[in-house]
Amino acid sequence: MVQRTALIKWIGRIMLLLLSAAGSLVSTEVSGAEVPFLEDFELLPEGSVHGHEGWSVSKGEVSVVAGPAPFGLKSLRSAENSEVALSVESEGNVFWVNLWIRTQGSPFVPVIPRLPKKSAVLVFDSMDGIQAVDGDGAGGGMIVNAGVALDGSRWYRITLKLDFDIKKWDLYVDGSRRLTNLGFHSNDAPPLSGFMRTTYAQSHLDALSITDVGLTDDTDQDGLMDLDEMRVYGTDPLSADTDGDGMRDGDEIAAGTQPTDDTSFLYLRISGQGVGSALQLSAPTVEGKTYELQETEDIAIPDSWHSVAQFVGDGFSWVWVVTDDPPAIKRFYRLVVLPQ
Ligand SMILES: [Ca+2]
Ligand SMILES: [Ca+2]
Ligand SMILES: [Ca+2]
Repeated sequence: MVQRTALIKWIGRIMLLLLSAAGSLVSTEVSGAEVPFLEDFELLPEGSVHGHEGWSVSKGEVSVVAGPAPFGLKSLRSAENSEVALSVESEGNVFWVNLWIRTQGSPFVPVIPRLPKKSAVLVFDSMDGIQAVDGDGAGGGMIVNAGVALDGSRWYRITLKLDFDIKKWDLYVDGSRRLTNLGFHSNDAPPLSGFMRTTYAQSHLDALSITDVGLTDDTDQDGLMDLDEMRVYGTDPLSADTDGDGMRDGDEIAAGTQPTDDTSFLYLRISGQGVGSALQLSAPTVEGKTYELQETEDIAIPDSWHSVAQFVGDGFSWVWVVTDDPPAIKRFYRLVVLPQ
């Protein structure tokens, strides 16, 4: 279970953030759902999203549909020439907006001064791909390219960090930071109040979240960023070992085991110990992962570990029989998952 208690410290202030498929992500004033806001569309009925949990459709048709979806079974589909807004209530100055989007982009480039005054503005352009408005804070600014072309057949993870203290924002695509220190389109916009999306071509959106945790902090120091734990892995950003099986969440992801299942973890089992009986080592494997069995005669010397065998997992148990049984000298074994 994802623990959210520490994140719920938003009450009060009202804002709106605006996202458009042709291009804008911005901020205005509206009231609505509370932040932290998480919407996977799984619990909403199929059909128009208008009127559900802070959503409003002002133009065209924006509906919860069954598939395609990067997570679960449902996503939000915007038909051609549609406009949808989500309003949230929040308090604080730094927000992370995360969502997955599938769009081929629009051929229309927005005229920046004509955009409603908002904070962050994103542009999905069919020719130049993902772009952002580096605003001047007064309703103007210039378009900068994030260097990511749009392929209408795949999902893109879009993450924005909005800092209302310094009126700057950063853009991440698929978890990697692409643009930093972009100016707000308008500094008059109050802190985050939601978002708005204008689409000129049919597109899909899913797994939208607005939180105060992001991709720059690993609070529990388990190797996974807080927002990734909440939105990608379903683990607890405040616990290094969510399922309590002794393996850190980040190590479970690296090993391909399940960080939310305490029966799934990496281990090496020794059987047949003792003089005269064959010594056998076995381990569960994950298909496609590369493993290395290592041994040493002295675990006090860190550099003394050396490779005995390497193998690629097939999803079944791997077995290694020690051939010089009984071993002439005491040995230690360990199993390592090699980085891919
Ligand atoms: Ca973490
Ligand atoms: Ca964790
Ligand atoms: Ca586990």
